[in-house]
Amino acid sequence: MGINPLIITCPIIGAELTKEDYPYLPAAPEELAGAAEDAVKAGATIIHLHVRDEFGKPTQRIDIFEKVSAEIRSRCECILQYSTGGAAGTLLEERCAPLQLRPEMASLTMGTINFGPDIFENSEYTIRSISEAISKYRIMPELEIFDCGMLETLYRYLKKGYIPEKFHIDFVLGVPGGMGGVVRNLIFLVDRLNHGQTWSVAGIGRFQLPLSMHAIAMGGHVRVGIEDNIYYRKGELTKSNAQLIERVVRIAKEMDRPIATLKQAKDILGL
Ligand code: KMH
Ligand code: ZN
Repeated sequence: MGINPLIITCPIIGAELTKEDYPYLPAAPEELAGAAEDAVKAGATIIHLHVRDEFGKPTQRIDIFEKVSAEIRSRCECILQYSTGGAAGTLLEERCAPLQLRPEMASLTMGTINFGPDIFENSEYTIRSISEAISKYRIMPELEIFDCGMLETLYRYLKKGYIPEKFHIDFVLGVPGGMGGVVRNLIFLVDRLNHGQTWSVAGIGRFQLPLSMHAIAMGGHVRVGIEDNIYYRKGELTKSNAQLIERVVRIAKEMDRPIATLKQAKDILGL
C-alpha cells in the first residue's frame, strides 16, 4: 500500500463546554484563532468551527463566524469546516446562516439523537434544508454519523438525491445517546461503507485516543480536539487542542501514517 497521509480535524471549542468545565477554553475570536493556529501547527488541516458571542454563549451569528474565520485565515492555512449543528435547540435558519460565508466544508448530522440531557434535532426536513444550503454554496459536507441508523438514512437519502454525491463521513462515537465508543462499533460502521468514501472518527471523552489509534491503523482519518474530549489522560485536563493533536501525530508517525499537508488533505477529500 502506498502512503496514506492522515487528515486531522480539530474541533477547537464546540457548543457545550463552559469555562467552568474547562478553564483553558478559547472563546473570544482572537483566542479561537490562536487555538486554530496552534492546532494547525501541531498537524491539523481541518478546523471544525463553532463560535461564541460576547458572553461566551454558543451562537451561529454570521458576523462572528466572519470575524473568527478572517482571523484564522490571517494566521494559518487550513480547511474551515463550519458547524451546522450549533448547540442542541438552535433554530434551523440560524444553523444555516453562516454557510453564506462559503467555508470549504460544513458538518451535517444524519439524524436526531438524544445528546446527553438534550435532543439534537435533525429531522428529514432539517437535513434536507441544510443539505440544500450546503449545495447552494458549493460546500463539501462532512456527514456526522452518531449511530448505524444514520448510515442507513444516508444511503436512503443518497438514492433520493437529498445529499450531494461528494461528502466526507465522520463517525461520532461515545456521545451519551449515540453509539458507544468501543472499537467494534467503528469496525462495524466502516464495514458498511460501500461508496469508497473517506472517513474519520471522533471519539468522545475517553474514547478519543483508542478510536484515533484504530482509525490510523484502519486507514481512516481522525478528529481530535476539546469539543470532544477535554482530558489528556484520566483526571488530567489537556492544556490545549494542540497537546491532544501532538500525541496523535507521534503515534501516527510511528504507524507509518505521515500527517497530511493541506494540499494532500484537499486532494484526498476532493476539494
Ligand atoms: N453541538 C451539538 C449539538 C456539529 O457541529 O455539526 C452538535 C454538533 C454537531 O456539535
Ligand atoms: Zn461541532
